[in-house]
Amino acid sequence: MKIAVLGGDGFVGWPTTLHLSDQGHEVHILDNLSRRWIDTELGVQSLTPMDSIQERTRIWHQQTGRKIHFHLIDIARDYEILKGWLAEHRPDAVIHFAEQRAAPYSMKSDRHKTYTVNNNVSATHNLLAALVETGIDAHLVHLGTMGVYGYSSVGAAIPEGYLPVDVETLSGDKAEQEILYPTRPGSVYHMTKSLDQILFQFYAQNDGLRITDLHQGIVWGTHTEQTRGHEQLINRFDYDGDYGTVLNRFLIQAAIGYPLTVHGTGGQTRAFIHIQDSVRCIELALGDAPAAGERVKIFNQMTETHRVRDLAEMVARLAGAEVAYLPNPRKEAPENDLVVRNDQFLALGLNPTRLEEGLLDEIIEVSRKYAHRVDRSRIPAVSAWTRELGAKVERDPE
Ligand code: NAD
Ligand code: USQ
Repeated sequence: MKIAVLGGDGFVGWPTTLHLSDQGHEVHILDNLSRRWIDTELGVQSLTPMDSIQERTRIWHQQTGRKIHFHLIDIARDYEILKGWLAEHRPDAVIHFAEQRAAPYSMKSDRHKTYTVNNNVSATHNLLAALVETGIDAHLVHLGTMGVYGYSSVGAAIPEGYLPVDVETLSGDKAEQEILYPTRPGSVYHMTKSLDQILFQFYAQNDGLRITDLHQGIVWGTHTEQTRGHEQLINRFDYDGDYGTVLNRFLIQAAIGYPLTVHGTGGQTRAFIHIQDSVRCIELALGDAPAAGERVKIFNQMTETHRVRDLAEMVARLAGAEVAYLPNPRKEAPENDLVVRNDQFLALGLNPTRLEEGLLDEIIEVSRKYAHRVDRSRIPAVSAWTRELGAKVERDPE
């Protein structure tokens, strides 16, 4: 297949690109490199040293003989360029990662909120409008989030996107209807993913676009089979208070002797998936496209759930680290249960990578190797959901 990977320079996009190229697909990355600019804005860098995208693709070609094409395009702002690119290249599939993906970054200030909404919603809508206008029948696979569901628990498992509801008709009869599972986003970032869902529903119904939305949990790990292949193919690994996600942060913190930064009581339960499984799920979803006119296919892309304090205790035990229970900068339920259905990927043959000590050890090793690149002052999560919460945030738990 000819595959366009929008956001292919990012944490999930890069290993996905390599995996698909390895399988013989013709892969094109479309990225505006905004994530690299945000590192500059925040004064942080990936724990792992990332080469330029041009250098990364050169090394891949040198190692494998395969070519990955890179196109510098802003999906949210360069509508005509995007449309022209699609018309010229006519990909069979488009994978859409190209959004601002950090909840804390999206809550930093009114400017960050506005940027996140403008970037994410325009990127998705531009892509949909351009697919219709160019008449390309490409399968669109989007990376959404488990966070659209919110984390309130009514004691029932979260289904894959749709919820059957009983309604009473005007004549007093009972009827069953399936609706998109109601969204309850917990940040401006998660809100943009909820808005994306409505855009997908409309374009599938109105124009017969074939769309798969992957509601992904928190991705952990860093290496995949292909990124292990050469030092310069290494993946991005974020550790800072905005972009670092919880388990990866704990592992880096443990490696450098920084107290593990648990928010509140750590009673928050979240869904997780290893980066290797994330890449595999995308491959499985590509091979299971909906038909034209079919509703949006929604998968829950996660393999297990964990409570934050259990993760902290496990990492502390493994690496002999301390745990710090800090004031939570986020407005979120202090404790929640979470049960999620993921039957569709299991049925397609996903064999989940379980969170186990061997894999955690590997990440701690990577963290130790690059520990000299960590700026400890960038570890605290200082971006708060409200001014009141901001006043309580601890800037330095050390
Ligand atoms: P990332 O920030 O590392 O990568 C996103 C990439 O998209 C970057 O290379 C960035 O430069 C690019 N991009 C952003 N806006 C763009 C635009 N307007 N035009 C062109 N390129 C643009 O993020 P990631 O961790 O790789 O996440 C990828 C996707 O998966 C995101 O949509 C995210 O919401 C979703 N997701 C990520 C996680 C996770 O834990 N990392 C979990 C669930 C879902
Ligand atoms: N947390 C801590 N300590 C930390 C960092 C986070 O206790 O140092 C807590 C947070 O308060 C939260 C939980 O851990 O309760 C998860 O936070 P996170 O930053 O790991 O994840 P989140 O903000 O939800 O965002 C990440 C990705 C996002 C993706 C989402 C999937 O950045 O792109 O959509 O995970 S999900 O959480 O399933 O919605």
